[in-house]
Amino acid sequence: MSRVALITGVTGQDGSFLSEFLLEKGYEVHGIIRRSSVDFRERIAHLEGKANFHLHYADMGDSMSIVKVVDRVRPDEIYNLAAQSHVQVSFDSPEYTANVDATGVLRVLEAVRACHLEDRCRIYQASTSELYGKVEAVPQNEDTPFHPYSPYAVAKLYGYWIVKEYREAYGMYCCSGILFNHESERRGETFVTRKITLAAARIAQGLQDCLYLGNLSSLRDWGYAKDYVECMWLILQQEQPDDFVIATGVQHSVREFADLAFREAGIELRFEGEGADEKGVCVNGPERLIGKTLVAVSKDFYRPTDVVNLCGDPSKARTQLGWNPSKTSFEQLVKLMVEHDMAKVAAEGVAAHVRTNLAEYLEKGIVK
Ligand code: NAP
Ligand code: G4F
Repeated sequence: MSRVALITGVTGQDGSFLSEFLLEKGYEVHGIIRRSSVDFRERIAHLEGKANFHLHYADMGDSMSIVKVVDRVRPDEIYNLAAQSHVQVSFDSPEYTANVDATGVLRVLEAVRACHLEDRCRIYQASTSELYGKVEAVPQNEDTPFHPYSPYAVAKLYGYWIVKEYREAYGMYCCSGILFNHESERRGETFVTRKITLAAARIAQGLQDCLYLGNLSSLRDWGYAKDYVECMWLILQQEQPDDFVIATGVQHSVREFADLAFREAGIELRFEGEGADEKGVCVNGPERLIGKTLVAVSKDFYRPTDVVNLCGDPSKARTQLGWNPSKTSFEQLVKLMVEHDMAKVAAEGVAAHVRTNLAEYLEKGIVK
């Protein structure tokens, strides 16, 4: 009999990689999706129709819908990845973020109890390095004090503590993975890394003039999402439930990420000025771009409180889970994202060109 996994947030970056990972391990995978007026299933389109892959409508804000899915699926493992996951957006929609990212976790735990699965269903909670927020130590490990610094982080802190509480109060097997930033070619386009790799590709191909960013000095510990979903699974395979920091242990600034991404796209930048006046000027690359400002700062992307110094210590994951934090380097990550976006932008350019000239092509019989 295959093991049964239920993934909330299956349409997201991590949900899509985790689905692939679990299907390859022979799991029957069920995912929760929510209704949308447009199709947001791009990341899992290639999995739909597979015999072991099933989707169910539910919403993290709707307890009954979660109970019904848990009861129907009766999972061995739940991966609770669904969240309003954008930190800046959480300042604009704090109440919604709390409902989904905090109370949503409680709904999943209670659904498992309501379906009398608490003795056999293991639960993974997608916790975050944002809990360290206004950091009290660098690097951060499982013992570093939390100081959440956004509505998102405060909501996620509730998720972390309620998981711990249910573990202690009811003996449930539930764990938090405290994951540091992880990125990929599937990353949402408004997170800083993907925003940069897409812009570098568009600027290199003449489709964008300038990239506007917020705090260029912010430091992150960036890993590859595909490597990180393995940890989610490993965490649920341990004898005893426990929480783990998942990170690479290597730190870079937003500026360094941009510098390398543009270099991968064939553009060399020189950063000059400070704070809101800082600019990335093209010093080498296509003739038409030399001397132009390709990266500039816009205060629109500043946050009321910003987390600026994240660097994780993955020692516990390395020793206890046997996980390799250095599988994909920062340089490899940037390269794979830029290569993907260069191809994506080129393909979009061709499609746009065909759309613009469609009438002419139809007339000439080039397309039918
Ligand atoms: P993501 O790409 O933004 O995906 C979020 C997922 O949650 C999407 O499938 C989304 O569905 C779903 N969702 C949001 N609100 C929902 C609701 N009300 N009901 C049902 N589903 C809902 O995020 P990710 O990068 O894969 O991250 C996965 C999880 O890890 C999140 O909980 C995030 O907070 C956490 N995390 C991420 C990182 C990171 O660096 N990526 C680091 C630490 C922790 P739609 O597609 O319909 O919007
Ligand atoms: O890419 P970001 O939006 O990611 P952030 O805020 O670190 O959150 C991500 O990682 C967390 C793990 O630590 C997850 F829990 C969370 O769900 C999400 O996946 O911003 C990274 C840094 C920030 O300091 C931000 O101020 O980049 C800075 N930044 C500078 N310019 C920008 C921009 N961020 C965005 N999104 N857009 C900018 O233009």
